[in-house]
Amino acid sequence: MPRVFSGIQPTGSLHLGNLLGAVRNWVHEQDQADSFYCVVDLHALTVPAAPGAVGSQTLELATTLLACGLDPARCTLFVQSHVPQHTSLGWILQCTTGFGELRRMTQFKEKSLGQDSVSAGLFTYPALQAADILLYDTDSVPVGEDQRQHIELTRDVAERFNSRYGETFVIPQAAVPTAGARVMDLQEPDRKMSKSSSTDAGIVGLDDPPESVVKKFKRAVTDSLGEVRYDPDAQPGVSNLLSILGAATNRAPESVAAEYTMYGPLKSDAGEAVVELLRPIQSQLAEFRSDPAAVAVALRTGADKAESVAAEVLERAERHIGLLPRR
Ligand code: AQP
Repeated sequence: MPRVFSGIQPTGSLHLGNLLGAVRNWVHEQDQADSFYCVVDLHALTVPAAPGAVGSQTLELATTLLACGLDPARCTLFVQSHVPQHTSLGWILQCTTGFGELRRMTQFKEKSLGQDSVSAGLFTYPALQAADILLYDTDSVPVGEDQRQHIELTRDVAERFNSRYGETFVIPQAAVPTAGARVMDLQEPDRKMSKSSSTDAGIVGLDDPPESVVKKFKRAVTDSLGEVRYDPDAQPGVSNLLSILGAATNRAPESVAAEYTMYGPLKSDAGEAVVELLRPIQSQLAEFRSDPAAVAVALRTGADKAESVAAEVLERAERHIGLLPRR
């Protein structure tokens, strides 16, 4: 069976972009691959947060992932900081990653723009992300389009390490979905929908009530061209609605476009389709939230299983570098 790994940061509530770009594929992959999914809480420390927030957000994110359909009996779901091998390999890979490589990362440029103070961790986190992936001998990494550059970096770092120290890491591939790979903000359709967006109106949260989802789609920013075409450059707002409706109903955005001439019906149908997509998730969410102890047990079991794989790969990397063994 191929090995799959992917991660998600507990930096806020999950949104439609996370679901369509990543989590929906994770659920699908559980039955196709030996799948490892990680709540990457250490990555969340790269940006400022209130003391204590990360723990509760980690539990809430894991609860939401279970509600989306991740099943601990069919995949390994765990928390990054519960498996100490991530930081050990992360340091080793920081030492095999170039400063110039990290400086080229678009996400660092976007997240550091206009900030008074930027942590060193925000700069180096793609090396920790490479460790997350490489620790599991991963073949495939299901991610949204925005993560493609980081997966390319992971591949480069792994190839460099292998050629310097001998065959150590499996070289992973990014698996980016054909539909929903880049869901844009409903109010600012030239920016991706993001947990840390400044306004709530452009983000569809997975636990938004149906009336709020419908309202957000009705108010979605479009344009004044008055035609429905799938052309993300010329019509980013309309194209985003077509992509979302297409991804929610398993159709190509171009063929969805052929069914509409006016923006109003497109907005209502996109809103309704998303309400239907979220309905089963929201009912599961209520159940999982009522039993946090069961979520904690699932995470503990996941961490034990993840650590047994990660320990072997870290030991292989340390041996190939030539670090002195403890015993
Ligand atoms: N708008 C999006 N469209 C499609 N996929 C997306 N992903 C994120 N936003 C979109 C995918 O979701 C997975 C988890 O992402 P993450 O939370 O670890 O980090 P991120 O990409 O930085 O997501 P956010 O929402 O923008 O979070 P913040 O605001 O904290 O940075 C990834 O596979 C990502 O591709």
